[in-house]
Formats: sequence, structure tokens, C-alpha cells
Amino acid sequence: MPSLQETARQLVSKGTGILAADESEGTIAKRFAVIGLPVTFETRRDYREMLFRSREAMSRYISGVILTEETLKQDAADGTPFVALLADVNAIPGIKVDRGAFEMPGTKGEKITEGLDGLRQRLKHYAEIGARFAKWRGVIAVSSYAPSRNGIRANAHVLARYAALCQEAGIVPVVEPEVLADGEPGDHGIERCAEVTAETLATVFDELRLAGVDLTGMLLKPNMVTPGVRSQDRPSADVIARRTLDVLKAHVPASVPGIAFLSGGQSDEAATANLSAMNRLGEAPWALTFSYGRALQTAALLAWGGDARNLAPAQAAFAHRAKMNALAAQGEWAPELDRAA
Ligand code: 5MM
Repeated sequence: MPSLQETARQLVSKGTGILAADESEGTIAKRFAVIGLPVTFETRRDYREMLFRSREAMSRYISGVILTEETLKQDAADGTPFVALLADVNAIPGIKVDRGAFEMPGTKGEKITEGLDGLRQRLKHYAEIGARFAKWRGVIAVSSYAPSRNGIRANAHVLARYAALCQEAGIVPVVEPEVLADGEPGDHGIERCAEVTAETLATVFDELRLAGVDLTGMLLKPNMVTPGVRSQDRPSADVIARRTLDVLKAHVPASVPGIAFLSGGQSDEAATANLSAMNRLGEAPWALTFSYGRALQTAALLAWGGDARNLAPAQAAFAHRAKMNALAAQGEWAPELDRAA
């Protein structure tokens, strides 16, 4: 069995990144609503099978996939287990182990992620059925009264407890503290995002150290430092890259092998351009790549539209986004490459 360090390094190996396909039932319902598709066990299977059978995207650009528990245990339509499909394209199976973010008492609408009860047993089981990494997302809202120190500390604490339990089970924890860009009201500027991201990351690494987490055997999945999605600020990719790297360099130890960003509601092209600009700066002590959900999947979902006849264009759309982001992970993306497709 590969070590935590080997798995973590493989997940962020040059020119590859992670596909986040762990939408909960509520989230996948929102995605399918856009194409007018009902949400069933079979439609979720067919959609994810379309992605995982996109051989070009998966075998060349995707190092690992974050699955839901359902998908980890699910078979493709012809009865092939999804974990076997992923093994065939050399993609590492991962699993989302949190049970969602719920209103946190003592705060004005902030959220705390739940799922620690029974996690030790669940992780043992997930490892036995093939998961080699896991993900837990803490959600940090930004408003005039949020986040509170209590909200940040509590989310950082559960992220650290989750990470320690993962490592005990031989599973690489992907630690995802997301400072929301698309929350309410979502009109904050880049400065406020930088300030909240800095405090969040400082607290997360404080808690990870206290929990005895081996930083060489984990990955960080943060937001980029951007304005809220309803802000009037429109900084360039170079500004976003500079601000993000400054915050990360101040708070993320160099012993962490890699940082795989979430896309957080950015447009497909912005998520790619910002990642590429960061890698072009060439200053990061960690690998910098993607762990995108929407920014990898939206074009494919729209091209597919729930119709098996659209398999080829949908897989081509997915392969294109995966390739653009793989180039960005090496600082080699350019807008002409995107538009030439
Ligand atoms: C794919 O979405 C993930 C699961 O979200 P829910 O539990 O809310 O359904 C999510 O955690 C995702 O991994 C990250 O937010 C990154 O996805 P985006 O779309 O922001 O790149």
C-alpha cells in the first residue's frame, strides 16, 4: 500500500489535478435542474459514468476523483464497479466523508460541518473498499458580522480531528476550509477575502498541529483570494494570483506537499486563468493544482444534457476543461488555447 506521502504526491503530480464529483444529493439536484433532468440513482450513475469514461481527460489530466459514498460503492451501467473504472485510468478514488454543513448555535447563520461521530469506523470501511484519500469541507461565510472567531475556530477544530482520523486509517486527508465567494451577500472585496482567508488558514494550521497531523501526508483545498461573486471589484488574474500566494505563503507550511484549489463559483476560464497565473509566478514551495467541481464539469454537463446520444461532445468538453486546467497547473495556459478549441 502506498504511504500517505506517496498518495498525496501522486494526487498533485505535475500536470494533473483532482476531479471533485462529490456533489451531495441536494447539490446534484441543483446541477441537474439546469438541464431539466430528474435526480435518481440511475441519472447520477449515468452522469458520473460519462465523466469517468472520458478516457482522454481521466488518464492524462485527472490524478484522483472525490466520490460520494454512493458512487464509491456504485457500478457503471454494464456492472463494472466505478472503482475499477477509475483504476483502469490510473485515477485514485477518494471520498467525501463530511455529512454537510449545518447552522451553528451561538452565531448569526454561520455553519459548522458535521460527521465526526462514527468517522473512525467509516474510514476503516472506506479504506477497505478502495478509498485512498478523503475530503471534508468547512464553510466560512463572509458578511458584515461573519465569520466570528468562534465559527472559524470550530470549523478548524473539526477539520483537524477529521484529518487526524484519516491519517490513522491510512487515508490522505484533503482539508477544505472554503471562504465563500458565492455566499450572501457575496459583495465583499478582495481585501476582505484576503483577511478572512488568512485568519482561517492560520487557525486551521494551528489546529492541525495541535491534533498531531503529519503535514507531509495531507493536502489543502482552499479558496483563491478573490472578491465575492457580487462585488464590483474585477481584479486581474495576476492580482488574484499575487494576493492568493501572499496569503498562502504566510500561513501554509512548506512541508504540505500540495494545494488543490476549489473553484468556488468562478467562471470556467477565470478558475483556469487564476491557477495558471499563480503557477507562472513560480514561487510556491508546494505543488499548486486544481480540485474543481463546477469549473471542470459545467461545460460537460451542458453538452450532455442527460441524453446518451451526447456522450462524445460531453466527454470532449470535459477533456478540454481538464486539459486547460492541467496546463494551468504548470503555468502554461493561455486564453488563445482555450478559444482555439
Ligand atoms: C462538488 O461539490 C462538492 C460537494 O459539495 P456539497 O457537499 O455542498 O454538495 C464541494 O465540496 C466541492 O468539492 C468544492 O466546493 C469544490 O467545488 P467547486 O465547484 O467549488 O470547484
